[in-house]
Amino acid sequence: MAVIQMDRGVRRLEPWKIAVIVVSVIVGLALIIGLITFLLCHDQDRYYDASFLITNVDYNPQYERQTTDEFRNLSEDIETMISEVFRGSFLSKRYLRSHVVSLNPDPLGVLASVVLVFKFPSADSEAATWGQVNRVLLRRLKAISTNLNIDQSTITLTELNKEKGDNLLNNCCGIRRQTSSFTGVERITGGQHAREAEWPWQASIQLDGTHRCGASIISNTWLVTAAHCFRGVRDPRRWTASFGILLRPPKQKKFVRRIIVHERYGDLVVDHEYDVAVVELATPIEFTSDVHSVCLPEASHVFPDNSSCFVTGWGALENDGNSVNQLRQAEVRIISTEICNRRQVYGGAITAGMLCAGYLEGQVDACQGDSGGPLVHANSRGIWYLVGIVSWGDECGKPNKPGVYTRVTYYRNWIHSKTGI
Ligand code: 4AZ
Repeated sequence: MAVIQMDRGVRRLEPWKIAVIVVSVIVGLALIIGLITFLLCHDQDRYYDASFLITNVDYNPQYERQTTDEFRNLSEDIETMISEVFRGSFLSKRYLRSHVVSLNPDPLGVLASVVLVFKFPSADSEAATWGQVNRVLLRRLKAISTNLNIDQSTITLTELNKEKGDNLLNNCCGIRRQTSSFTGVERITGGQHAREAEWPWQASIQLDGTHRCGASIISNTWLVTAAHCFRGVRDPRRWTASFGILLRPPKQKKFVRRIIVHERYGDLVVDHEYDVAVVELATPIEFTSDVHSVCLPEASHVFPDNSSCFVTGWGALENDGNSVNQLRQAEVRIISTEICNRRQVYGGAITAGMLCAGYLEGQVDACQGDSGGPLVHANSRGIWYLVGIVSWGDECGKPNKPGVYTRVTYYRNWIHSKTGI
């Protein structure tokens, strides 16, 4: 009897069943451990709005616009001060960046509103991390030496949800999500693949659904591009604009309401003067981290010769080549008009409304299909400005024949007169 029972018992615990049980237990444990580690170690961006009164600065109406020198200078001082507050604290590894979003008038000075971005483990409670940030802000703003007088009693810190934080930042021009630098060596006319959100202001202007030119987003309804893109076809009903780094599929697509080409751009003249146009969209773009505007420089701003800039586009990889589906980027340097007008370069063809960028040795350049697209430069706050609009050149990447761009500062007032921006 006992022997028979034992036999039955052995049959119930066949080896494959034991194996299944053991494997299930191991997989279950691994999943639980993985989930716990993920929750404990996974970092999450957290956003705060810090506002405070600066009492030793008088309000200036120029603070209304983010692109004025006055706004830039005061914002830079504030952001440097905030960085010092957190970089010198136990939150230094958690602090990512700060960005002044508005400077408002107050009878006692200037009321600043700053978005702060931190990286905290998702397991940390929101109340606890808010407390840490608030304590460091209050304590260290008092302790550090800065040329700004902050009224301590006015400091308020509000946690923003991701959507609100992203929204505030995406509505500021020229900001892009932090990305580590690309180390690939793949070449266009000397450039590289762009990644999502790296050049969120880049648009593609399409004729009957086919990419024709690049453009830059300057507000949720206006793009700026080159006049020559519309040579022959100015009917807005045939044009659309797409956004996102891929032409197919795009992140967003919009119909065009109106195309305003510079009135002095002559369709029959091939001298490249006045190569600027603005495009009004039929419906506003929904701003996201991947799609939003670039800053326009003030008319008086001077970008020094040799400044490092980036040109981006879906244009050809070589002269007379085809457009590509994924956006590409290339680093180029501003070349002085004096050098660019030398006999062996463009021999005097570069006028005050143009600027050259690239390398006299060639290789790295914009090309056909990049026209209308942005040439941008990041200032010391890491904010991107539109320096030029891809306009013309003698083929692509040839020695002594750098890319020629429409000089945005020269047409800044014209852009304002047409768009109000
Ligand atoms: C074009 O034909 C074009 N190398 C654009 C840029 C350059 C040359 C040609 C600059 O659209």
